[in-house]
Amino acid sequence: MLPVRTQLPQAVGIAYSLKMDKKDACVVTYTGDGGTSEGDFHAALNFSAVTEAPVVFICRNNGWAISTHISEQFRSDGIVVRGRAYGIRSIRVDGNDVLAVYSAIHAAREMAISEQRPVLVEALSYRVGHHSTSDDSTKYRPVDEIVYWKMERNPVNRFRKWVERNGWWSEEKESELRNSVKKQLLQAIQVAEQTEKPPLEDLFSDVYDIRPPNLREQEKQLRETIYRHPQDYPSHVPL
Ligand SMILES: Cc1ncc(C[n+]2csc(CCOP(=O)(O)OP(=O)(O)O)c2C)c(N)n1
Repeated sequence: MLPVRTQLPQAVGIAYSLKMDKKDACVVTYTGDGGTSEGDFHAALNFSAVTEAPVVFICRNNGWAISTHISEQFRSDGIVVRGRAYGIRSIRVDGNDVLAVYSAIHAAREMAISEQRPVLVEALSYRVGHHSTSDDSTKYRPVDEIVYWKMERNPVNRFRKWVERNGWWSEEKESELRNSVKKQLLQAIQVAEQTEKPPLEDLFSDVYDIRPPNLREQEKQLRETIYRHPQDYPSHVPL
């Protein structure tokens, strides 16, 4: 398992070292709303505030931490007030408005570097997809809600409308691009399918120099299973 948000205190440490080296730069680090419920988030914010580290915290508040809705995570007014509570300049922006996000991040970066201090940006959005391939988000939220955000509040459609209204894009250009990307994708899939697959052993050999007993046991079990059910194992993957 990858522990969420352990990178935040590390980002502050790196930002502090940039400051000590008088570099004309800042660190940008990201978290979801779920990550802000971790202790590391609070340690990082406080540490950055007192050291005046040039770091931009970008929090994508999309309403859900896997299946946990924000109302079950905190009772504060989102994330932006938490930054302010730690004495950090904090900006809330409509995360589904590309141009607004661009200008907020631009301003945050300028501020972090020129004023040598942390800035937090909370981008309000919604996660229309599942959290991961093992997640089925229709189990914990209404399908109507997902469809509403996907169709009515879609940031890509919104940006596209703006680009089209400026005469930089059109329906024809869109379908031309889609067709050409589709062709490229189909070609890439064909190439990938013809490429020799990595051997089974690679599943177990790419992390440890010396394989621990539990991995050796897993490999043994897998090989035995394949031996017993060869019809269920793809013939083009070397054993
Ligand atoms: C320290 C730790 N606790 C729990 C988990 C399990 N976990 C993985 S992702 C996640 C939620 C993350 O929420 P968010 O950052 O809002 O992501 P989103 O659901 O928007 O994709 C949790 C609890 C983890 N990876 N690490």
